[in-house]
Amino acid sequence: MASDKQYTLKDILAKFDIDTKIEVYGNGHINDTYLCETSPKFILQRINTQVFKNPDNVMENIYNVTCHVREKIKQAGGNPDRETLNVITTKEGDIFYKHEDGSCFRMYKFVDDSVSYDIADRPVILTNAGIAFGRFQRMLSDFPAEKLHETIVDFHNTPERVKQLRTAMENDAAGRLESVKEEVEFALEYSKYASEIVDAMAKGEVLLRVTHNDTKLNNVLFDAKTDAGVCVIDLDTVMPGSVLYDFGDALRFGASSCAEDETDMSRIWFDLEKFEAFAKGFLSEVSDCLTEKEIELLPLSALLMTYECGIRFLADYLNGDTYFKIHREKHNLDRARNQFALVRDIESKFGAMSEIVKKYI
Ligand code: ADP
Ligand code: GN1
Ligand code: MG
Repeated sequence: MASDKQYTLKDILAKFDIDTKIEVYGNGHINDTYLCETSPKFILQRINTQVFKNPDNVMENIYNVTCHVREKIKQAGGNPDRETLNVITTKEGDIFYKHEDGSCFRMYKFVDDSVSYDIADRPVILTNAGIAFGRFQRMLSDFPAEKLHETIVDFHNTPERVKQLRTAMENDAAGRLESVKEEVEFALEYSKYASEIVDAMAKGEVLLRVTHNDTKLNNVLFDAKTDAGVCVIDLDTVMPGSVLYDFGDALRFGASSCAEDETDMSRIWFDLEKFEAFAKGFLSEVSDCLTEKEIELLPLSALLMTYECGIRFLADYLNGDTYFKIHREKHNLDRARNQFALVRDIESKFGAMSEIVKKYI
């Protein structure tokens, strides 16, 4: 229970008319997630309001997006109680609860008989993740983008992320700059790629679409028996973006040979078999609506999203670990180094990746 706060989690549950045992759940880097051991079960989340400064906007997006997706699932004969997040309202009928100290909580139906993976142990997991994220994107293709709030401005604007890294270097708030010279040098050298997607978007060659923007493998729930991708979760960053963000970010995490914070450099590489498995699933859902430029940039998107995440980890390390949850000293630095090792390997595999993409277009 949250003893340093002006409330206990029991108080919060009461706002949703629930009285039960609760335990910390999941491996997300941003929100605090709890499992409510009721029957049926629920997920309680404290929204990270340091990251999401306007929780009302986040919840309005999530509510509207899940209602839209719900209709699509019904039309396709699916089960909307399982195949999309379902927001549970408070006793007062609100879509989340805001405590007087500013803490914000939301409740979802728990997706039963499902599992999430931090690393894919079989190619079918990646193919099914690709199908799930691709289908999610397709279900939102007719969602009115102007109805969505930008919950984090410039979230995948890589040149802006480079600027944020430069600011973190200038401020050197935690006094760590001196110790990360090599990493900073790498980050600045590879900023040569940073503008590729935003420039193509500005020219209209890459389209602005409604995208998920956080397509980590553990943001899909899989059916525990069949391995099918059941439900795309973590909808805080659903905003206008590029299909390349969703493709690239999924591969950053899913096609790595190892965990995102592995420190043994000899174990970190970009796995082309995993790349192919994901591309096969994702492209089976979206390939018919991609532009020529989007297709051309698919391999580069994996590099760019990995690079971008690496510089975000590095900037957070320099800022004194204020954004991502960390579980050990230098955790963000380990993550940044890991992502940079992956970037180098992805760069050496562009040719092979383009050949694989051609097979599924
Ligand atoms: P974060 O933004 O911190 O990543 P997520 O919304 O991704 O938070 O939730 C963290 C983890 O909790 C997920 O990776 C998943 O394992 C689990 N989870 C979240 N929502 C549900 C749900 N509705 N049903 C079952 N598990 C869930
Ligand atoms: C965060 O919330 P989670 O753990 O699914 C982050 C992503 C990063 C990822 C790196 C809102 O994702 O952008 O790619 O960590 N989410 C936010 O693991 O910043
Ligand atoms: Mg998550």
